[in-house]
Amino acid sequence: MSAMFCYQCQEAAKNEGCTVRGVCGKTPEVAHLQDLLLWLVKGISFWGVRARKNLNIVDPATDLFVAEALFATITNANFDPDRFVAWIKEAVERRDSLRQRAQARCGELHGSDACDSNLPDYLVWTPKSYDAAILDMKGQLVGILSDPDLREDIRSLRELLVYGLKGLAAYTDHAYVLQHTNDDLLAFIQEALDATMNDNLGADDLVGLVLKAGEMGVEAMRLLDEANTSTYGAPEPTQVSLGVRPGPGILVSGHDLLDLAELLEQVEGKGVSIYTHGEMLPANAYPAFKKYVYFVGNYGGSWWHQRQEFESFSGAILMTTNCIVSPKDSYKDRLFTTGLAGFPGCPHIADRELGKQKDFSPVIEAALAAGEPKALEEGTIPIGFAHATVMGVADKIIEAVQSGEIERFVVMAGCDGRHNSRNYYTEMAQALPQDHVILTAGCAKYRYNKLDLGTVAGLPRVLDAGQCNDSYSLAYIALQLQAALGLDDINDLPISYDIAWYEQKAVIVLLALLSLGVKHIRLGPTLPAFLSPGVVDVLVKNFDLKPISTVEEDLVAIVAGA
Ligand code: SF4
Ligand code: SF3
Repeated sequence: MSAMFCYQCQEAAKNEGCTVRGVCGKTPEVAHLQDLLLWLVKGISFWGVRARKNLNIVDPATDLFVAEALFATITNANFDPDRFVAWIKEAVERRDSLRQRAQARCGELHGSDACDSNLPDYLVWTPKSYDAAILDMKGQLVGILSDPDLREDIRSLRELLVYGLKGLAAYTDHAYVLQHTNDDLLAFIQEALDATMNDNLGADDLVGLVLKAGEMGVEAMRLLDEANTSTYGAPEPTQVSLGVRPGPGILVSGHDLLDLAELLEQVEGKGVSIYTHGEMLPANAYPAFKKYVYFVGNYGGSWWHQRQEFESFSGAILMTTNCIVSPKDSYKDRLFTTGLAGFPGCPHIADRELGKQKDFSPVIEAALAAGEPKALEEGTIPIGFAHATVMGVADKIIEAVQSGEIERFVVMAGCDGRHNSRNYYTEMAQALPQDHVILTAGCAKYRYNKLDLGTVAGLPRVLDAGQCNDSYSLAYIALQLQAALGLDDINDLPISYDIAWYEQKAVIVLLALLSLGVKHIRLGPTLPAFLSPGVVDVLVKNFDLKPISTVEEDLVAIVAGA
């Protein structure tokens, strides 16, 4: 038996699965604790679904807990075993409380015999103690491969669904943090988690749920877009500085805008500059943040460069969500995590108390005590091309499409990662003809966003809609163009999809696109290890999903409109 098994991200060892230790740095212990937490939230979901549907019992705090537990297990979000032990304890308590309420109500309605017999382990298991070693042992028994007799395609579809749900949970949680809520999303997450434990469901049922997850993904991204833009304004076209200022600095990474907003407020008058890293880059385009003179620009590139870039930054660093890379000792004590992010040995900023902000003063003090950032590069890059900006010039774009000045859009959104094979995206961006415009969101853009690819129709040839969290913009722009051009089928638009994936938020973006009927998507740098040949067949037959090929071959196909 291997030490662990995880194949949820694109960097799964040998594109099969991490079995000794995660390529991401996840230890077997944390892998087992994550497996156990996931198994327990499936138990919560069992009770949650039945309580909601049949017994009129809803527990909003537990519903959000399930989403946050899923979010905590996405790739590179949290590596801290102590946090997972605490969440496991909370999961058992919440499951049992919901079970007791559901069984009591059920007993009132149907008699107690009907409501509490023959319950499977995941609905009732309680550890002898919350010692990490005991939980670790249980986690080893409930992971992805725990049922050796499960059909390959069923396992694959269940895991595809779970990874889509992790992405869905992340987007939903981000919206909830900003008080924008839709309980249907949380209810669906539980319904789908419950379905992954139901042996009566076949491949067709699971495919249906996978597509439903995509639909819910569109809604979650819409909700998050509404949350971000109504709170911080619509992103504006902005030239972001890549250089540094003299004096101390704080580098903010991850995806959580409220953390950034509160830090910006708290740093006022302290003589500290705030920089963005990785997926926080798009924050530079929001009117609510641009007003701060000490919010000075972006430092470095995508997540996987952080061991070099955080070291040379020299100041304090705040990781608000994924992606964390195992930190060097040289900056570990000035790397702060917050929210669901965590790394053992790194200081953690506690959650908000009701009605209060988080207290970022330890981060500010660490910045004041640390050195000044060393410059990595100079110049600026253009950002801020989310849907409001693009639709603001829709007439110009439609005219350019109709006149042939813009021949085609290529959506090159998604994640970045370490593999050299991702140079494909740099080379593709360079090779695309001048009349092809790249639409992007997510950290995949760092493969080409600092190249000078020129302009067309008065617009940059790379239109950056923002974080992976802002992928709604890409769907929205496609749907609006479809309507404006009077096309019946979204696939008749002059848009090709050449998506890069790494973690599970990219999975829900992919499912969202499929649910909108988008076909012919290229996915790279590899297809997910968790897709069985049978499931790949279904995706090929129904959606013409395909892996990327060489730049030369794909370029010919894209230019030809495929
Ligand atoms: Fe491996 Fe990716 Fe899982 Fe990390 S998240 S253990 S790299 S498959
Ligand atoms: Fe990137 Fe982690 Fe996915 Fe948000 S920061 S896109 S990989």
